[in-house]
Amino acid sequence: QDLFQSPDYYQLDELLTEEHQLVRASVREWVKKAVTPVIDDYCQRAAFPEHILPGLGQQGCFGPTLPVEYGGGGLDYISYGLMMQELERGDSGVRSTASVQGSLVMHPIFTYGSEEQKRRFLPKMATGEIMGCFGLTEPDFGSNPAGMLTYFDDDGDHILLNGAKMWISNAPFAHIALVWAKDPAGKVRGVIVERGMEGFSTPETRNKWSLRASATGELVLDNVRVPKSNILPGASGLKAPLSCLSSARYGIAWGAIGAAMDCYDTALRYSKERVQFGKPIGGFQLIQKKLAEMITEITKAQLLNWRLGVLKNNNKATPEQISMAKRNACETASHIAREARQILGAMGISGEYPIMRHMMNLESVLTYEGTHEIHLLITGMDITGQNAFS
Ligand code: TGC
Ligand code: FAD
Repeated sequence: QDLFQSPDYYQLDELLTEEHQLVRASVREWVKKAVTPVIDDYCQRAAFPEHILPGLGQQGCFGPTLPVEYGGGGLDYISYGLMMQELERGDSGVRSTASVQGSLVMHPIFTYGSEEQKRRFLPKMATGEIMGCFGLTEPDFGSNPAGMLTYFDDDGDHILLNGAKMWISNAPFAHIALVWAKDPAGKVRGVIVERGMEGFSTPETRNKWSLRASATGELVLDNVRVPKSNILPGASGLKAPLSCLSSARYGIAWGAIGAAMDCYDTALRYSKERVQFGKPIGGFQLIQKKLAEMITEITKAQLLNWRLGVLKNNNKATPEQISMAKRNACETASHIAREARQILGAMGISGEYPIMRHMMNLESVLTYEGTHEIHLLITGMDITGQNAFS
C-alpha cells in the first residue's frame, strides 16, 4: 500500500489546484496510516472501527463544503470528491460514514435547519463528536420513498413519531437520526431524533457480506415524543431528502473510482511480480487486456467526475448528471474489482489484498443511494421525457 500511485494517465493533476492536491495528499496519507493497516481485520470481524471517527473529523471529511463558521471546511466540490475518492480507496464503509455524516445529515441541517439547529449540531458533527444517520428507506419502500409509512401526529409543542426505517448506515452508534416522515397533512418532513428519546431504538443489522466494516441498523420509532424544535423548518416534500441524495451520490461517483484505483493498482503491481510459465503474468496479452481496459475506464470516469465537480462548483450540475456519474462509477468499479480479483488468482480472494473486500463492498454501493436500475431510469426519463418508473 505504501507504493500506491493514483493513476493519472491523462495528466489530470494539471486540472487540479494546489489546494485540491494538498487535500488529496493529506487524506491519502491518513488513510494509509489509519485505515489500511486495520481495515481487513475489522471487516473480517464485521466490526466498525469507531476509533477512526476523530481522525475523519480532523481530516475535515465531515461536511468539507460547509462554511467554516459552522465547523465546515469551506472547500469546493472537487476537494470534496477527492476526499471521498481517497477514503473509498481505503474502504467503501469509511467513505459511507463520511457521506452520511456530511451529505445526508449535516447538509440538510445546514440547508433546511433553523439557526439554533445549525449552531447546536453542525460544529460538533464536523469533529465527529456528534454522529448522525439518515433514515429514508423503509422495509416496504426502498426505491420508492414517496410511499413511506413513517408519520407523526401533533402533540402540543411536541410530535409523536411512529414507523420503522431499515438499512440505515451509522444507525447503531449515531447520536442523532434524521428521520423522514409524513406530517398530519401527508407532507414529508425531516425530524432530528436523539438517542435516549423514549421509544427510539436502533437494532444492528447482522450477517452482511458487504460493507462489513460499516455499521448498519434499523430505526424503530414507537410513539417517540420529539420537540417540534427538532423538525427542520425549511424541508417540506420529498424534494428535500432527494436533494440530500444528490450531494451524497456526487461523493459516491468519486469514491467508487477510489476503490477501482486501489484494485487496479494492486493488480498492476501483482502482474509485474507474479511469474508463471517463466515470465511475469503482466506479459500475457489476456492480462494486459484487463489492465488496459481498467485504466481506460478509470481515466474516463476521472474526466466525468472532474467535469461534474466543475459544474457543481458553478451550481450547474443537475441531479440527472449526478445519477449518470454515480451509475458509471459503480459499474466501472464493480467490473474492475472483478477483473482485478481474477488477475490475482487464488490470492484475489485473500484478505491480504484489498480486492475481494472492495468487490463485496461495491455490491452495496451499486444498490444504495439509488440502485443501478433507478439511475438508468433517471437518465432515460431525462432524455426521453417519459417516466418509466411506474
Ligand atoms: P419525483 O416526483 O421525481 O421528485 C419529487 C421532487 O423531488 C425532486 N427531485 C430531486 N431534487 C433534487 N435532487 C434529486 N436527486 C431529485 N430527484 C427528484 C423532483 O424534481 C420533484 O420536485 P418538485 O419540485 O416537482 O416536487 O419523485 P418520485 O417519487 O417519482 O421518485 C423519483 C425517484 C424514483 C427518482 C426517487 O424516488 C429516487 O431517487 N429513488 C431512489 C431512492 C434512494 O436513492 N434512496 C436512497 C436512500 S439513502 C441511502 O441509500 C444512503 S446510503 C449512504 C451511504 O452509506 O453512503
Ligand atoms: P427495491 O426498491 O425493493 O428494489 C429491488 C430491485 O428492484 C432493485 O434491483 C431495483 O433496482 C429494482 N426496481 C425497483 N423499482 C424499479 C423500477 N421502477 N423499475 C425497474 N427496476 C426497479 N437507506 C437509507 O435511507 N439510509 C441509509 O443510510 C442507507 N444505508 C444503506 C446501507 C447499505 C449497506 C445498504 C445495502 C442499503 C442502505 N440504504 C440506506 C438503503 C438503500 O438506499 C436501498 O437499499 C435502495 O434504495 C434500494 O431499495 P431496496 O433495497 O428496498 O430495493
